[in-house]
Amino acid sequence: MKLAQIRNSDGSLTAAIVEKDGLRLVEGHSLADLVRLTEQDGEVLAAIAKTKASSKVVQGELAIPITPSEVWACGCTYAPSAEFRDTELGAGEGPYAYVSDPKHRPELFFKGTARVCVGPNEPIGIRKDSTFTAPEPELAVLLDSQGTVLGYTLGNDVSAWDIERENSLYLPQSKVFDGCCALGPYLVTADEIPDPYSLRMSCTIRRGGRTTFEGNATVGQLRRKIEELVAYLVRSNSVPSSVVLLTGTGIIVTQEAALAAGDVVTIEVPEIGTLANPAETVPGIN
Ligand code: DO4
Ligand code: MG
Repeated sequence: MKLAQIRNSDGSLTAAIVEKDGLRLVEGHSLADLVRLTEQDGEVLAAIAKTKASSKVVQGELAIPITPSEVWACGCTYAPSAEFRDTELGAGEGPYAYVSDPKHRPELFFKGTARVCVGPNEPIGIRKDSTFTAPEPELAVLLDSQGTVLGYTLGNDVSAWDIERENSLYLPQSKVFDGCCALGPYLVTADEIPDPYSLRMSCTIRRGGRTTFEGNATVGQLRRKIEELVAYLVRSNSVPSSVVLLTGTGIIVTQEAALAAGDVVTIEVPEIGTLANPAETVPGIN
């Protein structure tokens, strides 16, 4: 089942089942509410949504499909991400290769909360102190508080690579800022994607009428199993329900395609949908 959310005039979100011709709303419930119900009732997400959804099909603009309680992200889970970062450091087989090696503990970092997340067509951020901000297209998983994978969506781990390049201890500043995480367009329940490793992801960046970058990867290139990444996330770390885990990028954008205000980043996985976001410079408060 494909689930989505629409934003109401008071800012709240309503969950919906996505049908071919529109949306069937689950009035009075956000997707996070439905996730809480799955935990209370021991029912699967699709069954809860089905019982509660209206039979009427309506049209609506898609909002972020889930308001995450927390977003975590994995790093260097695909070889190109580790190789690119170690090369930047001039480190050969350096710290990024180490965490990329499935013999070792994976890299996991806190990406933020709903505060830094945007949905389909909403602007992603470029830090005003960064000259090389890049999208990181990633498969995102939605978890309950037991670490069960409830479904999949697309994530953009927007990152200020020049800040990370200056010193890897700057990672939190390169990763967390306004609009640093896009999610959407849909949440596809786990039963509909029995083999996430078969998913093919593509990413383009467009500036005006011109394409400045095109890349693709398959989730089969992920160097670890998703369950392993989740197991590390929940180890001695009691997560709440509706945590989103970004599983790392297999697509590395070139420096010439560093994001500029007005660029549009599009990430696509046919089974999940197309997530498009314009980029804008975020001023923050200073
Ligand atoms: O250590 C850097 C983070 C890497 C990352 O976010 C990724 O590989 O997706
Ligand atoms: Mg990433």
